[in-house]
Amino acid sequence: MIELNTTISTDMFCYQCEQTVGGKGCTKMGVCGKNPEVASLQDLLVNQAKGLGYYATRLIEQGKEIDATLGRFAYDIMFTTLTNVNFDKETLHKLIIKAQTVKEALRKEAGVTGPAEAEYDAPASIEDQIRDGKKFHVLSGRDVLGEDIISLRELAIYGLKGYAAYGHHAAVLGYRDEASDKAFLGFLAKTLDQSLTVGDWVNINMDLGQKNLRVMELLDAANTGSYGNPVPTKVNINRVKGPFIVVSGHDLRDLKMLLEQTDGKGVNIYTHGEMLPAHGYPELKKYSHLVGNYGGAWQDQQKEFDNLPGAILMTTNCIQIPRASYEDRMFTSGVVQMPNCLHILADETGHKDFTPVIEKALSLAGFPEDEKPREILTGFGHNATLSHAGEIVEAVKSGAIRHFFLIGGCDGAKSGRNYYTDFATSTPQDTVILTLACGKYRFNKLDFGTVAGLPRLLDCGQCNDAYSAIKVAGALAEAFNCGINDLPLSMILSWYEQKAVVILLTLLSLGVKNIKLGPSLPAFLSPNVINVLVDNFNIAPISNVEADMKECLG
Ligand code: SF4
Ligand code: SF3
Repeated sequence: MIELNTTISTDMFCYQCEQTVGGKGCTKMGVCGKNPEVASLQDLLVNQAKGLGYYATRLIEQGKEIDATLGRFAYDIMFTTLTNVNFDKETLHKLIIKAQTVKEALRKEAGVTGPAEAEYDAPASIEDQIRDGKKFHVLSGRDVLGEDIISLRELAIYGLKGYAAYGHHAAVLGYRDEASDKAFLGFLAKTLDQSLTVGDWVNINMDLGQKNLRVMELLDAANTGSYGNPVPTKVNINRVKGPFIVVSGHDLRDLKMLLEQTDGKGVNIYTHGEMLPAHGYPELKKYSHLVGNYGGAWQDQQKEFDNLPGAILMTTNCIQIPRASYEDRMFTSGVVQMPNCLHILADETGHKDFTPVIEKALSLAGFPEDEKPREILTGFGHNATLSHAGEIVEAVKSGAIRHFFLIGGCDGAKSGRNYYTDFATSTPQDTVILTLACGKYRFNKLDFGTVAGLPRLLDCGQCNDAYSAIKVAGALAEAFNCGINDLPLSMILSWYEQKAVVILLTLLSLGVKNIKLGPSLPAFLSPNVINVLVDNFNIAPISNVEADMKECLG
């Protein structure tokens, strides 16, 4: 058994997201703003989740029942440690203590002794937890296990953070799948198994990707079951006079509750960032005070929220550490939290009282006047897009549509991300662009025109709706009686955080090849692991638009 690591020379180590320092790792301070204390608490919390998974899995193997809330708790822990989600030491500290209690109960019931990481008992004080977190350094065990195993183990852990986000969002809407919960706990347990080989880890990652497809399907059922199938909807991106609240993140239930609570109160609601596709849902778009979409993707928030005369509600990632100029107007809910922002808690039924947010909005000036409306289009989830399946198939057969591009994924601050704007604007007129997630802000305000009677740019939704794109690709493959890789379809993906990691694993587990990934390859992939991905899936980093376009169009 590997000794718990006590000799870490850096203040912290994190390389889970795309913006990590020098493409290698954040060692003094996170580019995201995560400081060494928060990093240490997050590392400890992830270890607690692994321990939970370990004992829960032993219980499941013994044929015993596990509590129905355990999966959700494990999802919430892992989602909390996803990039740009939770920067609040107190919350992390409390979660570590709660996880300790749950872990102890599971250990007692299972009656087994686990590996040192699972057996570890977290101390009660935050200072001791910060100290202990360093024992669970991300790279711990590298000297013994080797860089490829660590790379594949971390790939799985980051994939699990994305899986957790999807499981959390489905659970918020009352949708749960027992098999998915158990699989999640089982994967957490595997991260403590030091006997696994490189081959085992490759298979585990593929299995994780496959199981995640089920969780994405569950989330799709939760969103569409709760709010209806999205329909194509024009969204105003300019300002409307009056007090307002800007709602960001991915949590549709928070938006729904806020729309109900602001109805008739003279407060306008704007979506921001990943909340944009909410406008397409019949049960959300019916509110006339859902007036539009404000701003761009997550990385622009500090600039856009500075001196904004309205309140802001962050329902999930990506939250940036707020500037002092707006932290009193920014509220959090769900798993996101900031030390100086008021957090809106849910009661035991999941209901949230957004009165403080509404009162703040009413106390502020709001926008002084109406701007001339300017509209963009969203709402092309699988149901809306596939309602045109017949026309699309005919257009492909007649040559009116030559090619499909899925240009999707995360946005971020790096200048290299202009590639995605340039790529989208370089697509020929007889091609269709499917997009999803916040990377679309690089080009979703541009006019791409129409092809075969359809808009050329089809917004399938949030990163939470990656299932829609997979379903559309699957349906096209079925219509043409071929595999996804045989379709005239190219995937040009951008990644930033760990939901993108699990989507990538899901696509690979479906056998999808020739993905172009950028703006850079993940720092946690070792050269050998990259070779495996290249050899098996022909995955490639984005290069230059002209060469990549030529390759895609053959
Ligand atoms: Fe660095 Fe990203 Fe980790 Fe933040 S989440 S510390 S930016 S690697
Ligand atoms: Fe965006 Fe964070 Fe990934 Fe939801 S909001 S896609 S980066």
